[in-house]
Amino acid sequence: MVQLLENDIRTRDVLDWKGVHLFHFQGSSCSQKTRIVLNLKRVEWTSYHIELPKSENLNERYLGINPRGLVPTLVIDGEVHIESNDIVSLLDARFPEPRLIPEGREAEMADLLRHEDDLHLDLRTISFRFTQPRGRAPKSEEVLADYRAGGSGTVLGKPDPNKAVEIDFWQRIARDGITDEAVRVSAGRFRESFDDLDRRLGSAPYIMGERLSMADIAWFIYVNRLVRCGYPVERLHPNLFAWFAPLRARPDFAREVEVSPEIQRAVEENHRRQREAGQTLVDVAGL
Ligand SMILES: N[C@@H](CCC(=O)N[C@@H](CS)C(=O)NCC(=O)O)C(=O)O
Repeated sequence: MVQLLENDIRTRDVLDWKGVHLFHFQGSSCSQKTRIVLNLKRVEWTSYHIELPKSENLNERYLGINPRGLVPTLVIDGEVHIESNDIVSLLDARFPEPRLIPEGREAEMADLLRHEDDLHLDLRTISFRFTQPRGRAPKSEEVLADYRAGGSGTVLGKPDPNKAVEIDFWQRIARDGITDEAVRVSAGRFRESFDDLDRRLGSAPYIMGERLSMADIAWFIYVNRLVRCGYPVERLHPNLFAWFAPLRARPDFAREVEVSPEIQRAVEENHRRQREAGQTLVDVAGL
C-alpha cells in the first residue's frame, strides 16, 4: 500500500480534508478503473479533475500532493494514497460492499493487478500512437524541469525512482517518437497477456471465476483502450471479446471510459491516415 507519509506531502491542506476525494483525469486508464470501483461501491466522493494534456499533474500544488505527479490520487480522511491498484484495494477494504477482491484469493489478485500495472507504459506507448495525435513532445523541457524540481521527490520517505522513469519516457518519445519497434514490443506483451485471459475466460464468465472482481475492472480498462487503438480483440481472443462486450455495454462502465466527440473525431482521422499509409496497429505490430 502506498499511503504517503506527512513528509512526502508539501500541499499540507489536504491532510485536514474529511471524506473521500479523488484527483483524476477523464481519459486516464488508472482513473477510469478507480471511478468504476467507486461507482460500484456507491461511495460519495469529491472530484478534482486534473487536465493531463495541460500538465496540471506537474504543477507545484499537485506535486505537493502526489510527488510522483501521476493520477489518480485518493485523499480519504486526510490520508493520501497513490498507485491505482493500492487505491482500489484500499477502497475494497474500507467499503466492502460489493466485495471485489474475493476472500482468501488476495495473493492471486495482487499478481493479476501487478501484471496489469507492469504493462502501464506499454499501454501509454500504444495509446500515444493509435488514439488522438499528441504532437512530438507532449511535455516540453520546461515542464519536465518543473517536474524534476517540484514536490518532495520522496515516496514513503525515500527518493522516488519512478519519477526518473517517467521523465525518461517523455524525453525518449520527444527524441524518437513512438517507434515501430516499441509498438511491436508493447503489442506483443498485450497479446501474451490477452491469450492468458482468453484461456481463463474459456471456462468461466469472469477472470477469477463466477463473479465480477477487481481483476475484471482493471483488465476491462486495458482491453477497452486497445480496442480503441484498433487491436483486433474479437479476432485474436474470442473469449476475451465475449467477456468484454457486455461489460462495455453497462452504463456504469461505459460512462467512465467515454471520450468527447472532438477526441473521437481526432482518433478516427488518425486511423484514416494510418489506414491509407498501411500504418495501423495491426500493420505495425503484425497482428
Ligand atoms: N502505476 C500508476 C500509474 C499512474 C499513471 O501513469 N497515470 C497516468 C494516467 S493513466 C498519468 O498520470 N500520466 C501522466 C501524464 O500523462 O502526464 C497507477 O497505477 O496509479
